[in-house]
This record gives sequence, C-alpha cells and structure tokens, in this order.
Amino acid sequence: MARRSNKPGLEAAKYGDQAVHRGQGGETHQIAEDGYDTLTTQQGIPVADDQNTLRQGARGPALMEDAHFREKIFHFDHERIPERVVHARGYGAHGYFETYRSLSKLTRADIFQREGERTPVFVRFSTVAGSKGSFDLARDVRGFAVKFYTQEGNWDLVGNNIPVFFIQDAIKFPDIIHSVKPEPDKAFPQAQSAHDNFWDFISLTPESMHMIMWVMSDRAIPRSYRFMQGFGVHTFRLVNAKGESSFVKFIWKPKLGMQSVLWNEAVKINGADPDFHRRDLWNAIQSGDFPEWELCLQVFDQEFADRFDFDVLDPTKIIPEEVLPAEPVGRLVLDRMPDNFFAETEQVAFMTQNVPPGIEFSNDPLLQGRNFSYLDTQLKRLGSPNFAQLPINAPKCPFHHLQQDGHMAFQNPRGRANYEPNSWGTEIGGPRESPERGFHTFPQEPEGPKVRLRPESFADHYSQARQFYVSQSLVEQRHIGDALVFELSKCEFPAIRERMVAHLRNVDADLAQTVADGLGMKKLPPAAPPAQKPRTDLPPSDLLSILKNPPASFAGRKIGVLVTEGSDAQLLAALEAAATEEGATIEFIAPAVGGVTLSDGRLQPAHHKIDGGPSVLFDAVALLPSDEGIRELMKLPPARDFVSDAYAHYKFIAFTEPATKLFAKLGLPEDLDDGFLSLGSDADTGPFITQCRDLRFWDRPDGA
Ligand code: HDD
Repeated sequence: MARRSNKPGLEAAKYGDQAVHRGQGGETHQIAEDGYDTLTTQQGIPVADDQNTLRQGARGPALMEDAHFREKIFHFDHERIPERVVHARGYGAHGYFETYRSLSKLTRADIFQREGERTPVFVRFSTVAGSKGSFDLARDVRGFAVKFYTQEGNWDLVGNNIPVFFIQDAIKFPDIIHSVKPEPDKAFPQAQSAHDNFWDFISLTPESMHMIMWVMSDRAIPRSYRFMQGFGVHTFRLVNAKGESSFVKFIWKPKLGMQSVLWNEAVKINGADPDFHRRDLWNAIQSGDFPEWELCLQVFDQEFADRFDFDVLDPTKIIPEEVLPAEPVGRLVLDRMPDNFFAETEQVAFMTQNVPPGIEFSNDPLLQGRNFSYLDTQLKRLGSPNFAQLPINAPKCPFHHLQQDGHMAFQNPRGRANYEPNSWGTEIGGPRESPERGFHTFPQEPEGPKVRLRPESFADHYSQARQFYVSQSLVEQRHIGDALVFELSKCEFPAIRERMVAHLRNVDADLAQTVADGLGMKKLPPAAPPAQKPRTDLPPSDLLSILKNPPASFAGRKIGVLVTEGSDAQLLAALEAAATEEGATIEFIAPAVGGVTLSDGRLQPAHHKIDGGPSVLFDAVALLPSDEGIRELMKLPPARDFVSDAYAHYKFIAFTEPATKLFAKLGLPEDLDDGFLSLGSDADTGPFITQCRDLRFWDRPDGA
C-alpha cells in the first residue's frame, strides 16, 4: 500500500514490487520502508486502528473526539474539484523538447537558442465536450496542450489536433460550448455533438463550416493520441534580439504518422474500452515506446500576410503547407507518466498568456479572448491564486516576485521586502526589473477606432471548407458524408437539417446531395446566401488528408491474435518475432484468460478473454485456431463478432486454414480478397507485417 511520508532526502521508494516514485518536483512522496511504514494522520499522529471508529461500548454510539475519523472523512468529502468547463477529460505525460538548431535569427526565446538543448515539458491531451468520466472515442476535437518549462519561464502552447476553430471571436465561445454540451433541461446527450442544440448553433454560424469539415472527418476519431497532429491554431509572433518580428504557425507532426478509426469502430471501442486512448498512452510509455512529434513552423512576414488569400488573423483559416512549407525545428518526446493523476494531470493549469520573451501574440480576436479567459478558469478550478506554486505549474527556472499570501501560500518570499521600489538594496531588497532580460512587447501600431466589428477579410466562410473536402481521398470524403448524415439524423428538427444542407451546397455540390439523400430529404434546399462568394479555385492540399500520407511502418500498432487450444506454437513465435522487429505489439485473445496450451505443450496466457478483447481494439488481426479449437470458437458469438468486425473494418487478417470454417459460417466471400493472408505452419509472417503497413484494406466492397 502506498503511504505518504515526510522523511527527507529519500531518493527511491518501494511499495509492493514497484520501486522509485518521484514526485513531479523531483521529491519522493510514496514511501513504505522499514521504520517508515506507520499510517499517520495528516498531523503525523500514528494511527493504531483504521478499521473501526471510536465508540462508547462495542455496540454504542460514535464519539466526536475521533479526530482521525473526522479528518479522514472531511478530506474525502473535499476530494473533488470542479472539472474543466471544456476539455474535462484528459490524459497527460512528461517528456522533453529537443531543438534541432538555433532559431536565434527568428526569436530571442531562450528555448530556441541552442542546438540539441532539451527543455522539460508536460503535455495534456483531451476531448472537449465530454465530462471527466466520459469515453475517449467521442467524435470531438482533441486538445493538445504543451507546457514547456523554459529557462525564461513557462511557455504554454495550448492547441488542438485541428488547425482551425468553430468561431472567429472569443465572445462566441460560451455559445458554441453551451450548444455542444448536454442540453440544459435534459442533461444529455453526453460527449456528443449529434443533437439539435449543436447543429442549430452551427447552422446559424457559417464561419464554423471549415471546422465542421474537420470535425466530421476522421481527424475527430483518432486511433490514439500518438497518431495525431497538433496545431497552435492562431498566428503567433516571433521576435528576435534585435526586436525584428515575424509571424508563425505551430504544427506538431507525429513520428508514427497519422491514423484514425472508423465511426463504427469508435462506437464499439467506447463500449469495449472507454479508456482506449489513456491505456494506449500509458502502455506505450510504460513499455519504453516513447511517442514523438516534430515541431514544425510556418514562418512568414507581413508581405506574405498581405498577399495571402485570407486574413492570417482569422482562426477559421489555415495556410496550406503547399503554399508555405512547415519546417521541423525540434522534437517532443513523452517518456514518463505522472506519478499521480490528480496532482499533475488534473491540476496542471495551461494558459495561452504564458509566453516567454521572444514569443508573442497576434491580434487574432480568438487568441486575445483566450488570453483573458484561462486565468479565471484556473482560479475557479484550483481555488487559490497560488495555483502556480503547485509543482506541476511552477517554473523550473529561478523566479522571484513580490506576490504573497492568499489561500495555500507555501512559497511566501523571505525577508522584509514585499514591495518595490525599495531602498534595501538587492541583497535584502528582493528582485528588480531587468530591461535587458525582461519581456518587451512588440510595439505594434494600433489600427483605427474602437469598434465592435467583424472585418470584411473574415467574410469567406466556405472556400477553405471546400478545399479541405476536395483534398481528401474518396474513402475520407465518404466518411465525411456518413458522419454528417449520422449527426444530422439525430436532429429532430427538419429545419436544422435543411439549414445545414443549404450550407453544404456552398461547400461541395456532391457532398450536399449525398447528405440530403442520406437524410431522406426529398428536395434540396436553396444554397445559404454567403457573406462572400465561395471560391472553387483553391487547389487541393494532399497534406490535409490522413490516407494520402500513410505511415512508413506498422510500428506502434497492435495485432490481436486469436488463439485456441492446440494453436501452432511455431507460427505464433514467428508472428511475434516479425511484429517485434517492426516495432509493433501483439496481444493474445483466447476463449479463457488463463490461456491455451499450444501445439508444443507450452501454455500461452491470454491478454483478453474473447468477449473482453474485440477486434476493434486492434489494428490488424491474426486468427490462428487449431482444427480442434475452431469448433469451440464457432460456438462463441464474440468470436464471430471478432472476425466479422475485423472484416467490416477493412482490417488485414492473417489466418490458419481452420479459420476458413468460421469465414464460411459468417458468409464471407469464398474468394477471399487481398486483405487476407493464409499462413501455413512454417509460413513467413513477414509479408503479413508488410501488408499491415497500409493499415487498412480499403478495396473491400462490403465494409462498414
Ligand atoms: Fe480553450 C481549455 C484549446 C479556444 C477557454 N482549451 C483548453 C484546453 C485546450 C484548449 C487544449 C485544455 C487544456 C488542458 O489540458 O488543461 N481552446 C483551445 C483552442 C482554442 C480554444 C485550440 C481555439 C483555437 N478556449 C478557447 C476560447 C476560450 C477558451 C475562445 C474562451 C474565451 N479553454 C478555455 C478555458 C479552459 C480551456 C475555459 C478550460 C479549462 C482550462 O481552460 O484550463 O479557459
């Protein structure tokens, strides 16, 4: 059992068979060592009995003097803090950012000055709409928030896995969020955009159309956090030591490539393993397979901004990489899970306004509003203006300020100086401003009078929505159409469905027709009157597609291997070796979790009993039943689902001959397609792994 101790100076701790638990500040928290394993109260008073309250007589009333009971229940009653109003469900990890080269010509930010330098980071991924206990595979935007603990203070790059946003002005944020959250009278649906309120708002908000294309695409149902891109979204500013400024957009690209699941899979994964993304990150990091992303910058100047098709301050627009390449400048590696979820992942406070000297904001009205919002939310959630003193939020560089007191202050400055200027000298007079090192805001000239106005340059709401759609492969376009039909079919009000199809007519005529047909709409509504005529001349950008940019290998993926009594031991060993060589993992699924006896008499334990390990949890499957095993397997409905789902989800399927009996029972075509690979006893399993690099066999006609 984990115990809390204040024994100073201990480097390592042990409990059970786990060793070494470092706190997020590097200190040791969990200790159970000889002589230090006595349970105490928070006051350090040793506890003799933690099973029974103090009472008057064995069957008598409890006594008020039982301070241990009172303290224990009091603390329990206060364990919860408000969940984040958005991005409540999330999962985080520690790691580092390593620069490829110095960017001193572009920025004076300390983190980018020296080649090869590593800066510690904490990253939190999240869904937006669902509450803390919701499921991982909701159709939703994913948060991708990175806290860099730089030598000149914390830099929070609080991004998403989608490079644009629903709205152009932060004043609309409460509206978009209210609309997607559970409806206030019913308190459902949870973690879903498929309901009237959301689509009502969207259909009345044409600026959201570009974002809607992304959210209805496979980007919104990622296979794992490890396989998704991240974006800073807004245009930011870089400023160098000479005070020269450029604009920048930040993009994270996963080393393992991008990958998503199908909607039908997502629905089933949410039932089979609501923690699918958490588990994936945990397993990868705990097994030493550290996920990596490259930070890429799109840097441009005012002249580029002036001639670009859209306003670079409009957060509903991207700059296609074909127009402005994104240069890799460093890598992010996540290599350590938090010791304690609450202390770190829950209490981490990201704030867009945390930027060190050399990184600044643009006038993007969404970003400006965000800079105002994040501080308030941390105070509400964490309950004290001293939340920056929590180890996960505190800078790792020296810091000195004269702020003091407040709830939970445990780092009040020493000495008599708590104001400045003072005449006490730097020895006892505390810190002083530094015009040399300090943050100087870029002196941008103001423009025009004070107004509440949306600029004309933000008025094109459809052209980039169309560009995104036409950049997708046919499979991906079909998924977007299916997603729109699914979501709008959950809207009870025909007027909302019609308004959406009216917008889609401005995006792409075929898409509008597909969705109208899917909704059983008898007549197409007229196109929505656009604020600015949509353009159809923007060239497709292949880099916006997931499927047009496949991964180089099957590394980081997982094969589900279905085994029975008597499965071929040699084949199994060969498959495992080939998968490991590729950097992929294997999990065994068997009729019972205790495992099966293989052909060589060896016991193969299973990771999952068949109904706890459906094929939706895997990227590819291998069905290796023996002659005797297949008969038992065919009687089990989850085994039948395992295969028919793998087939419908276009997965690559390796199999031994006995499995064909199950195929016949499921009515699969006799002439198996090229997504199947038959494995004999001494088969080379390498080709199966090579095949898996394509991730899916999309040519299968009757998929989901
Ligand atoms: Fe936000 C959290 C990302 C617009 C107000 N936001 C939050 C998180 C991410 C984002 C990743 C979770 C951070 C974590 O893991 O703790 N938000 C975005 C992006 C946006 C965006 C990429 C648009 C480009 N957000 C946005 C606006 C507002 C907010 C316009 C308000 C005006 N966001 C918040 C918040 C949250 C938050 C209410 C909730 C919890 C928190 O801040 O710490 O302040």
